[in-house]
Amino acid sequence: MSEEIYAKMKDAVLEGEEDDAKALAEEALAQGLPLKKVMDDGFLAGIQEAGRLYSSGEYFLPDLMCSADSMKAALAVLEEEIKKPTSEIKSKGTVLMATVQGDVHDIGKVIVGSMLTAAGYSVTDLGVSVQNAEVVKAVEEQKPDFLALSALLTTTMEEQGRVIGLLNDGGIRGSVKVMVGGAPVTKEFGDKIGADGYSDDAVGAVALADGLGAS
Ligand code: B12
Repeated sequence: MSEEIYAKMKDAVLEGEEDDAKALAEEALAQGLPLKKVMDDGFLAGIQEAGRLYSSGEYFLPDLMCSADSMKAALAVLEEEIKKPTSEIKSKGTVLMATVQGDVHDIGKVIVGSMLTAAGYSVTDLGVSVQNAEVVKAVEEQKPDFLALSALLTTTMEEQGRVIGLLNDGGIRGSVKVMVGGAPVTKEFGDKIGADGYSDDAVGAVALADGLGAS
């Protein structure tokens, strides 16, 4: 039975069945299933497969969005348990996320946030089109380990550099590792604006945070 439930979790995310994903997450808590297995063999396996199908052109954006929503529904149920200090999934650090000012794209950022949460980070998402000053204020107040900035437009990617500039001006740049991403962003661009790291996808974002956290 229990092996079967992990396959169901994977399928619920893959098929974008939000209600099923939520119900299965509730069942996992009720049965006291190991969280790591619930994530690795269940929901996370589903979103990873959805991302793979999207990359290979077998899934279209609406499919990916449904999978992301289902993953989020499951995570919303599991989040409190994941955050518990007794959880097998220890928090690896705090991440503040935002889509930069003037940009409303958030699908990729949500997937990155879900992956980071699933990998054991405590993620706070400030939302979309977040004013640069507001991002800096949140860094000052919340003192996160990581700041993850997303930008999908060539016209808004420069805001990532402006946020880093404001962090410098405020004397708090050294307190936070800044990760940047989004379709038009490249490693070269990240280096140019003084980011600590860049990744072109959500799995890479986790590896990036793990690497930066260890350094
Ligand atoms: C969906 C979409 C929209 C939706 C957004 C809905 C939402 N809630 O996000 C809507 C319809 C609102 C929209 C609006 C617009 N859009 Co639009 N949109 C797209 C579209 C089709 C898909 C983007 C997406 O979600 N991709 C899927 C996700 C999973 O990929 P991703 O975002 O790249 O994220 C991955 C990585 O980049 C990375 N990542 C992302 N963020 C981060 C952050 C960090 C820290 C890290 C490490 C990694 C990381 O990991 C993610 C997961 O793998 C793209 C075209 C495309 N194929 O990309 C156009 C696109 C981005 N849009 C575009 C444009 C022009 C617009 C509009 C200006 C259109 C208009 N004239 O109004 C408006 C902009 C509004 C605004 N002010 O922001 C252009 C941008 C062109 C450019 N180079 O600047 C694109 C490329 C379409 C095109 N070919 O012209 N859009």
